[in-house]
Amino acid sequence: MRTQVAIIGGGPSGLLLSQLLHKKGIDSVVLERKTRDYVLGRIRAGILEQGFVDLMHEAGVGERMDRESFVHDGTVVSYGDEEFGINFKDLTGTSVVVYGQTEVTRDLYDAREAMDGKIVFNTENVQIHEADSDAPYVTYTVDGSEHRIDCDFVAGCDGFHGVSRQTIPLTVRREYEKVYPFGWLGILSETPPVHDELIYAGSERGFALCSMRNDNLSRYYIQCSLSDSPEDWTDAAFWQELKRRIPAHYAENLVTGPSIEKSIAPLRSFVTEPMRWGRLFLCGDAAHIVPPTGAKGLNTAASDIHYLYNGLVAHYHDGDDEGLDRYSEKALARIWKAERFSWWFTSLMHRFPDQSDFDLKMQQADIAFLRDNRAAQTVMAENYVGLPY
Ligand code: RFL
Ligand code: PHB
Repeated sequence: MRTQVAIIGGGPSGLLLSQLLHKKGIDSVVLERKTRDYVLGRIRAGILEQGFVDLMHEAGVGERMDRESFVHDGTVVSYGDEEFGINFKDLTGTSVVVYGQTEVTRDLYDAREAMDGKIVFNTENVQIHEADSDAPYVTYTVDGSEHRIDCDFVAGCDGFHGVSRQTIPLTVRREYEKVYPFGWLGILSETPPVHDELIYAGSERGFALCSMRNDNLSRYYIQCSLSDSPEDWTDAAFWQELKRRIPAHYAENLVTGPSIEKSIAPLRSFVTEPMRWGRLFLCGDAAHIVPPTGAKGLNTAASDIHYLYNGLVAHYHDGDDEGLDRYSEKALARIWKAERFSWWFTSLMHRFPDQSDFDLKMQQADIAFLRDNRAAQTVMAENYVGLPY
């Protein structure tokens, strides 16, 4: 088989790239290790920046999102029983949108299928060959039979555990990592959200986040120990702990119910450089990870796709390679700022096991500064709604 762009990974990054390229007449094949249902079963991000929303429209898949998403003009930040609002709209003129990654991915799969897009599921042993030559190719097996795709470019959209990043030799690749000493225990429940905005809650007992998907679907998280497993936490224990970490008047109004999903995610900051090697381009979680506190994971994936897509269009339509040549530099410049914001917001809101009394006072002073200072709120809001592409 031959295609112009071989895309490894059928998560949001790979699907969005494939759909955008299709709209510009550029052919691609997506190779996905799992099934469509498996990918759609993963409950992940919930907040989209305006840049992501714009890309979905450009890809021609914004219709259901426009109908079913919720615009959020601000968020609540609390510490113990104290709380304040950050009004993104007032501070930056921009808002964010609540629309789950599951829905984004579903819309993209539906669009690719409606246009006969080539997605191969259940691929095993994907290998990228000769990425540093003019004739790269990808091999893989499905149901025991071997296949080969010759292509012009390879997009590595296969997440943190994929093969694409590992294809770049260690003599070229440099990785930066910070692992946090806690995780997030998340549940999804068919209950009305406790508030119409998200609540990022710091407390003596650790961090909690009240989020949502729609009027009757709530997503809540609590900071947990890395040694915990979801089975250690009954629903009742989760609700009780959540209530102890959010301001009392929210806790009193919290509607609880059975969880329909419960999982633990470890928190990590990670960046690999460069994001391009020859004709291989890394995008999204394949190249970088942020802790979820700033809601930047999916949104940084989208900015990578924006740069790569525009670079590929300029290459095929105008014979101009500047965008591709500068892909790594442009993507990384934005990524590092999102890494900084996610690290800062994570450090601000969580309890750390080795935190001294002084460290705690610094954290509380930082939160008080954010509460009282409009410039600090503007910095937070500009980062949260997303820095320009
Ligand atoms: P994905 O979504 O991981 O998709 C990669 C796809 O590649 C496939 N794959 C392979 N396919 C073929 N061959 C191989 N060798 C392959 N290896 C892997 C995988 O099956 C998968 O389908 O990466 P992508 O597309 O870059 O998208 C990035 C986002 O998924 C990610 O940034 C966010 O979901 C991060 N994230 C969150 N972000 C937020 O903004 N808010 C959140 O609440 C949030 N929660 C999360 C998260 C990430 C999590 N992970 C990675 C464990 C919760 C979790 C649990
Ligand atoms: C979510 O709704 O899953 C969510 C929202 C905001 C975050 C992280 C996760 O910062």
